[in-house]
Amino acid sequence: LVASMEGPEETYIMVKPDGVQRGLVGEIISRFEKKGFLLKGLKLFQCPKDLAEEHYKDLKERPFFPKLIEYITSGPVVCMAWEGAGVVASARKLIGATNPLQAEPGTIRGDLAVQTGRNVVHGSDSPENGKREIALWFKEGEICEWVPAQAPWLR
Ligand code: RTP
Repeated sequence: LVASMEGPEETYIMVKPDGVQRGLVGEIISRFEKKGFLLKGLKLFQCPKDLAEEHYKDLKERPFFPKLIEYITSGPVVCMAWEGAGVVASARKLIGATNPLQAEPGTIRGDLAVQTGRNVVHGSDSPENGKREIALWFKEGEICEWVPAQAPWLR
């Protein structure tokens, strides 16, 4: 997949299976919604193994890779596409450090998690990967291009 860098900045955010099992979906969506980013894709989805492996292909050689794939495919995830200027870096800040014990209070992981292997949410690490991951996880027709009625307040 060659992700085009045209168009507005976008990031792929995913509530991982532990977040879904713990009933944190609404809480996590809320953080991005209240911040003021634009939701353009959203679905509950059981991730197949091959997709999990493609998503995390850069971590293929890491010792925790098999466990990571097992975790991500262990139950449904919530896939989201969010748009906004600076959304990739800002979402990473809202999410907090990979190890929840090192994540600042006020961040999603800082407030809601304790283990690296159960860190409740994923966020793309670059605008390029944002486009790549949205193309990977969503089919054509699942992404809505829209302008919110209150747009003048935020944009
Ligand atoms: P993510 O991609 O999920 O947003 O996480 P990240 O960038 O903060 O962290 P990354 O280094 O890309 O790792 C991806 C996910 O792999 C799991 N992990 N487990 N030592 C471990 O057991 C370990 N290290 C990483 C975590 O679920 C991490 O979010």
